[in-house]
Amino acid sequence: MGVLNVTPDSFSDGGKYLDADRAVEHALAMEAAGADVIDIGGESSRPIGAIEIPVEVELARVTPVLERLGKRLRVPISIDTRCAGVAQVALESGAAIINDITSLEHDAEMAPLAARSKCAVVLMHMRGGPANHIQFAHYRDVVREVVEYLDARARFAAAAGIARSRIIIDPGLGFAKNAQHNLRLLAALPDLCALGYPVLVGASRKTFVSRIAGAGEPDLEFGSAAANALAIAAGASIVRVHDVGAAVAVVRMAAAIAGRDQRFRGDA
Ligand code: PMM
Repeated sequence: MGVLNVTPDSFSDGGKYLDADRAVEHALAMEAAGADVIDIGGESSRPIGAIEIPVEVELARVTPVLERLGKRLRVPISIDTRCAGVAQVALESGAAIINDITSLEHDAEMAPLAARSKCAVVLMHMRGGPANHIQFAHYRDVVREVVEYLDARARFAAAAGIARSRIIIDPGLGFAKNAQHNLRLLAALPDLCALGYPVLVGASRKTFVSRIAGAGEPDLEFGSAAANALAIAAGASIVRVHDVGAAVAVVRMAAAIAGRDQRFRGDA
């Protein structure tokens, strides 16, 4: 999943793709580099200092990009939003996935919209909101609490009429989590996979990667690649990334070693 943040202030690429022409160009480049999904977001959720914006501003950012990409991209579009109004516009432009970092909690219209439109949903774990989640990074047992939360949200989504086969879960690395929480969750991914839904992992260029691997460009790239490789090996189905070219090679290799690439299975 290639990330397209149409925001002035996202953590690693804020401001780069606020211009619709550049955003469209970048999405097409990510598709050409091998992305299977493009995730478009108009609201920043950086750990410190994210500014909550009115839905009109979010719409004004993403609508021109969605309108143009809907006709040009061959891979599915995912809309990263917690607002049903934004998701609705995206679905009308052809988006196939709603990526809701609040697990359908923020907007009561989101679950019925997803059920009606038969799109897929990403349910992510977070505490607090996009602007203050880091204050809530306190757990007794982060793995158990995240697994229980996502299990409950997936049940909620299914009860709202969203087919089980369209539900994807995500531990929400960096959202109300410190480096240690993120590492525990990555190490315990099989527990999350055991819930039976595809798991999405977003480690790419997050603060914990820079704290552990270093903040220089190659450190971030290879640190993210290591997290992505191990996530795929542990059973994740989707990695949300900024550097699509590098991630495609990482995912192919990790999936093949984990025995999940049909072409390289067997006794040969
Ligand atoms: N991370 C960010 C934004 N949206 N959505 C999902 N499902 N999972 C994530 O980990 C996630 C997300 C923040 O990262 P960015 O500012 O680099 O896009």
